Order: sequence, then structure tokens, then C-alpha cells
Amino acid sequence: MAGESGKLQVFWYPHSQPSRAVVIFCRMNKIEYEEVHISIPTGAHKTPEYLNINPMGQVPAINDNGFSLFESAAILKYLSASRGTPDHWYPKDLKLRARVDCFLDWHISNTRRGASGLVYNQVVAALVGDSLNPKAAAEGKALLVKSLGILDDFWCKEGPFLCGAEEVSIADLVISCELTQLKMLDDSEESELLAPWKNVTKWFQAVKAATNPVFDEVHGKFYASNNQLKEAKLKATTEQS
Ligand SMILES: N[C@@H](CCC(=O)N[C@@H](CS)C(=O)NCC(=O)O)C(=O)O
Repeated sequence: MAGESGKLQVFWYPHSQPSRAVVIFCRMNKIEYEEVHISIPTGAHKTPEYLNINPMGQVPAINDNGFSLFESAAILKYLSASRGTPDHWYPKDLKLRARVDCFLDWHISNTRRGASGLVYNQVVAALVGDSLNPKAAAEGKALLVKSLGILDDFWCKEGPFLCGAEEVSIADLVISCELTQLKMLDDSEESELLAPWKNVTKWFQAVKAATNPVFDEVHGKFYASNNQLKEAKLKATTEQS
């Protein structure tokens, strides 16, 4: 998977929430890089060539002139430090940095586990040839709702950004891209999940305002193919009735 010599390669798939966070970060910071599209439905993430880059067979991953790295949070921290991006993304102050780390660790076992458990078992599984699992989807949903409550009451309470920060950080990117994944659900279920949380709503608007137009550009393909899926589903339901 050789890219242009010396240029950072970012391996991503637009439907992958941590992939989008990494790409938004690179574009926002005008990092010189090359995007390599890794299609999950066609199994591009399991080829021997790609497993050389990420032995876990997942996206995102990077190859920085021969140094490969996976796990979105590790990638974002590495790029912040190696590219000297503005401090707000991943503060040098130890306590502010520890807060971002604390959030990212919390996110993995709460919002990430809840949202991806719900979306995968209720929608994505069918698209990748796996079986839908209503029980696992319900468990994911319960954890997601609990996590949204904690986000609202704790992480987003001070605002405008996570952990009371005045400017956007990698923590905001990671979770905002996780929450946009809920667009894969029916519109009514997405809004039923997100609408009750006033602080989360305000914070989400602040993240989009701080990162647009890049945020929407990076989500463009994902939103478009989601809309197509929903239209096809509606058509099939109408034809059946
Ligand atoms: N903790 C990892 C999660 C990576 C991950 O779950 N990637 C998914 C897409 S969102 C993937 O590649 N799935 C394909 C597979 O596991 O086979 C990160 O933040 O980078």
C-alpha cells in the first residue's frame, strides 16, 4: 500500500465514525496527507496488504512514512503532537490533557459501546451479511441512553465544548462523529434519542459551528448513502402495502 513517497496516508471508510473524526482533524488542520478508501463491505480491511498496516483489520489507520498506527484516539494524539496542531485540539497543559484523555476512555465503554451496539445490531449487520440481533440492539440502546444522560449532566454541562473547554478538541470530534452514526436509524428514533438532551444539543451545534464546512463535507458520502438506503426501505414498504 505504497503512497506518494513520504506522504502521510490515512486509511478510512466514510461510514466509520472514528475514520471521519481522523479525516476531519486532518482537513481542519490542513495536514498534508493522502486519503485511502478502505471499503468494509468488500472486505478491503481484511486483505493481507491492509493487515500489514492494521493487523486488527479495522479502519481508521495511518501510515506515516513507514510508521503505521491504528486506533483513532492514538492517531489523533500522534498527529496533534507530530504536526504541531493548535493547542486546543489536544492541550499540552497536563490537567487539561488528562481531561481529554479521561473523556476518550469513558467514551469507549459508554457512548461508543452503546451507539455502535445499537446501530450495528439493528441496521449495519444486515448490510454486511451478518444477522440482526434485536436483544443486543436493545442493550446498546439502553447503554446509549444512559450515556447521553451522563453527557448532558456532566461532560456537556459547562460548555461550550467538552470538559468545559472554550475551544474544540479531539474529544469533541470523536464523540460528535459517533453521534452522527445515529442517522443510520429511522429519523424518528434518532430524534427520540437526541432531542431530550438540551446540553448535548447545544454542544453538538457548537462543534458543528467550529468545524464546518469540513464536518459536513466529510459526512457527505455517509449522509448521501444513508438517505438512499432510507428511500429504498420506504419504497419497499410502500410496495408491500
Ligand atoms: N477503537 C477503534 C474502533 C475501530 C472500528 O471499530 N472500526 C470499524 C469501523 S467503525 C471497523 O473497521 N469495522 C470492521 C471490522 O471490525 O471488521 C478506533 O477508534 O479506531
